[in-house]
Amino acid sequence: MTVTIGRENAIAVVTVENPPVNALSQALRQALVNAVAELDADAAVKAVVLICAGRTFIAGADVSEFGKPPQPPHLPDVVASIESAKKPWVAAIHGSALGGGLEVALGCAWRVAVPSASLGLPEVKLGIIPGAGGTIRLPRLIGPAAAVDLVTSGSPVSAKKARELGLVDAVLEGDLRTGAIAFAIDVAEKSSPPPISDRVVPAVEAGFWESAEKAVAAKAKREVAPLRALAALRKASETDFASAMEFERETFLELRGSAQAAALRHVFFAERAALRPPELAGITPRDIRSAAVIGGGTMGAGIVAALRDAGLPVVLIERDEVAVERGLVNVRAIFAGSVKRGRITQSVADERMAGIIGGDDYGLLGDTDLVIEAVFEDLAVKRAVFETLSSVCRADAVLATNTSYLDPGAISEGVSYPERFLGLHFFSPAQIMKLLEIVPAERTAPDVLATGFALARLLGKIPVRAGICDGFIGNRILKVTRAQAERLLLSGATPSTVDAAMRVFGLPMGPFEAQDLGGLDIAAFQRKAARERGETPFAPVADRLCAIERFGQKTGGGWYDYQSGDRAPKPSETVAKIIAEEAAGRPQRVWDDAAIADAVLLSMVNEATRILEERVALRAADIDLVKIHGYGFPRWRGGPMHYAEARSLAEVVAVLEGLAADGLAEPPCEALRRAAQAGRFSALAE
Ligand code: 3H9
Repeated sequence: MTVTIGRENAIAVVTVENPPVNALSQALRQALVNAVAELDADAAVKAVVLICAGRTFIAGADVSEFGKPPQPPHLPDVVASIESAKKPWVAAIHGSALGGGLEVALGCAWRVAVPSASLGLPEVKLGIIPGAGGTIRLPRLIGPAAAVDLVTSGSPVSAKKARELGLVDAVLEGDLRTGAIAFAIDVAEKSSPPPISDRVVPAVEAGFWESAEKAVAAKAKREVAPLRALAALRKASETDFASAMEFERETFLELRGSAQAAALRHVFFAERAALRPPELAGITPRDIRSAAVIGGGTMGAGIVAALRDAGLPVVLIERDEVAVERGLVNVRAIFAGSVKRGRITQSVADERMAGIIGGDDYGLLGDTDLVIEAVFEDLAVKRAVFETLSSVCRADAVLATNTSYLDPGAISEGVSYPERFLGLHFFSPAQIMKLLEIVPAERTAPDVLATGFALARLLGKIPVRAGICDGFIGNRILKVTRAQAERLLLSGATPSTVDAAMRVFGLPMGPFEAQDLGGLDIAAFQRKAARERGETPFAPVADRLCAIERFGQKTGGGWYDYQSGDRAPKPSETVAKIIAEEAAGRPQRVWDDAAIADAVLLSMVNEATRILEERVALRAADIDLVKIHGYGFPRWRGGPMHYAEARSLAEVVAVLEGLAADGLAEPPCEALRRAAQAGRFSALAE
């Protein structure tokens, strides 16, 4: 870390260099305080520019310090010292001014930014609130309504929007350092605006805070930080600066040590680590400048849209002209939906469509860098596609299958240059869901695997490497979850009590509602295939529902009944009768929410541990990412593996043993027992 002070006549330029993102480590905080003192004492200096080296302005507090006791100088004091400096400080912002970085900028007398900069207070996304005056200075500068939006959403705004809000004083085109120095020369001649802490929060209309509270609570669901941030903003408008600072700091420190913050921090670092797996360090991915998708169904169309959103030209291949047209209609519908939701304009949608060539001629793929197959889940059909691709594509083109359940190794048999083949498992809707399971086959070359990760980065997705097994990581856990949920039905729980308990835990939907939404037929099809292989999947009730064609919402009934045109699930007498018949003779018990959640989640963890032990997943955090980004697991719980570790693996083992003794769950696997002895999953890799 270095902080250097340069001089341009009467302007001092303080340059922060603390790679990678200029986070406010203890050393940087100290250096900033020292810089204020040094420049205060220098009579030749009339104004100060605070600028950062590297890719960004200060991106915030150093999140890796959050697990440790705070060390002085504390950030609120650093900001206060800049604010009370004898010379006006000008924050010159490029990249991102986030969290503590924006708070430092709010201590400056002026803020200027390049057009590509973004500014925000993302603390709530880490389970905390701003801790260095952000909730107090921001409403004084831009008014309470805009401050509530910014702080409780955690979403950053562009430099242009920041200018409109009054958050920055100028947006500077051209070289930032030069522009900021010119700005500083100009303002050095003027009297500075009063420090933000001396200003008052503009008054709000009656009922403002109450309605903000309702809106924030509805969005935050079970996350605590957004409402606590709102409380701090309210305090800032109802009390003096010093009391508000005290309130904010107390809340910040309390939340910093909370379970939610620990979980969200874990996800923050896991997401970043996922993009750069250590086993691929130093391997250069192949160039991807063009792509093709085979199959224009729901999944194929979603993948086309995702590739176009990332700016790649795409060829969409279908088997005949009618199917090509249908595929293009599917893609157009996706972009139309984005226009309707205000995500893109019509002209952007038109431009996205213009970048797609649809056709039934594989000859279009002669120079394509990446081809993703997304046809029907049938081994013979997929093999035929890859046979054709082998003969038409360049030898170095990457060929990927988007299978969910088939063995990529079997699909790839007969592919020429098999080192260029891999599985890329997207989740539906592919243009939205963040998860991408990357599945190397036996002969996949390291640079092809690295290309999968580079593609994920390009598409803004979270990549997780998965080994080959039935369902890879996510769907394999899902299968066990469903079986466990069904086991509960045979011992006294009902679909509604199980679904309700999982919602209480924080999932957006319970396992039975989810099956009714997605359809019970796909899983039934997979169980049939598993039985043909000699396996014995457990789904006595689901099997009977499928036998009477209760496939879910689409057939008017599944685990629940549905009235036509109404998606609200109604408990079903038919289902209750089937459950009663299947449960006959089994011991029954009363289940509360916590016991249901334990039985379902800890069974999930048990299977996930096997997955880890078999190295189908390389890291427990990867499994957390799969569940969060592919299956709606609540982020603030940190994923099932973080949840289990935070709760204690020994306790997880004990609960599973208790359930298994009554025949209510699988017993803990040997690997889980071993991990429990060490208290962490990482011990399995040692
Ligand atoms: C806060 O400020 C609280 C205050 O209100 C109160 C204080 C009292 N700390 O994302 P990238 C690492 S809360 C430590 O791939 P990009 C990251 O792990 C904080 N490390 O880069 C990665 O490490 P590695 C509020 C951090 O260019 C490397 O930097 N601020 C931090 O795609 C590169 O990261 C935030 O929440 C950090 N704060 O995106 C900002 N940030 O190379 C969070 C990053 O070892 N950061 N790292 O894997 C971001 O949003 C993005 O990093 C940013 C750059 C947009 C800045």
